[in-house]
Formats: sequence, C-alpha cells, structure tokens
Amino acid sequence: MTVQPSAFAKFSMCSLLAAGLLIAGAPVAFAGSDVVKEYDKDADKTLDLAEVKAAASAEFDKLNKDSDDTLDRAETKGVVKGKAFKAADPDKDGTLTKAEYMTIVESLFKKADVDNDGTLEAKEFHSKAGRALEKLID
Ligand SMILES: [Ca+2]
Ligand SMILES: [Ca+2]
Ligand SMILES: [Ca+2]
Ligand SMILES: [Ca+2]
Repeated sequence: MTVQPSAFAKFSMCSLLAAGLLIAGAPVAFAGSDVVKEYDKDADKTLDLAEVKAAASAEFDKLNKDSDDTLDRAETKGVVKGKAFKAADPDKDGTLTKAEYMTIVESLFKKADVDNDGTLEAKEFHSKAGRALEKLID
C-alpha cells in the first residue's frame, strides 16, 4: 500500500491520540481505508448508506451458514455484541432477520457519520461505532 507522507503523519498523530483506545497493534491501523476501498462502488472514496447496506447484506448471507433467513447468536459470534444483539432483536427470539441486522447497520452508520454528511470516509471507521460497523459489513 502506498501512503502519502502527509497522510501518514496525520494518521500517526491520530493514532497517538487514539492509542489508549486501540487494541494492540498494527493490523487494525488501516482497516478504515481498506473497508472503504473494498465497498466503494462509485469510487468517491466514501461509503454511503446504500454501499454499506449492500455490503452488509452480502455479509449477512455469508454469516448465515445454515441459510435459514436468520442469524442466531452462534452465527453472529464476534460480529454482533451481546448488547447490540439484544437491542436489535425486539421479538427476543434469539435470532436476527436481515431487517433486524440492517437496523444495527443503519444505527451504527449514523453514529459513525460524525460530520453528518451522509457518507463515511476512512477516518470515520476509526471510531467505536465505525469499527463495530466494519465488522457487520466486512
Ligand atoms: Ca462511495
Ligand atoms: Ca442462520
Ligand atoms: Ca428476532
Ligand atoms: Ca461523514
């Protein structure tokens, strides 16, 4: 990966500030830009809600190993946290439909979109909501 020196400097600052929040190490360092690149269909360097939902829909299908239209806790292990799962499962049947999954995706999208412009840029994926969202789409 090529990184502009200035961008890298900016990122280093950022990661110094965020150091306390980051879990040990480099693997997550460029996760935000990777996820944007991967799902940015119109190549505007940001992900809009439609792009995020398309990715989330594909991820739902991938996670749904038994193809029964819902995700149970085992299928969402490491992807949806217990608390988020409960909140997204209003009928409390222990499974998430795709619609329920999309509700989590939309709410995290809004939380991660700190400048409220309707799109997520790479740096917005570095927030807590952004990282949680990334798990749901990638
Ligand atoms: Ca885009
Ligand atoms: Ca399932
Ligand atoms: Ca449910
Ligand atoms: Ca934004």
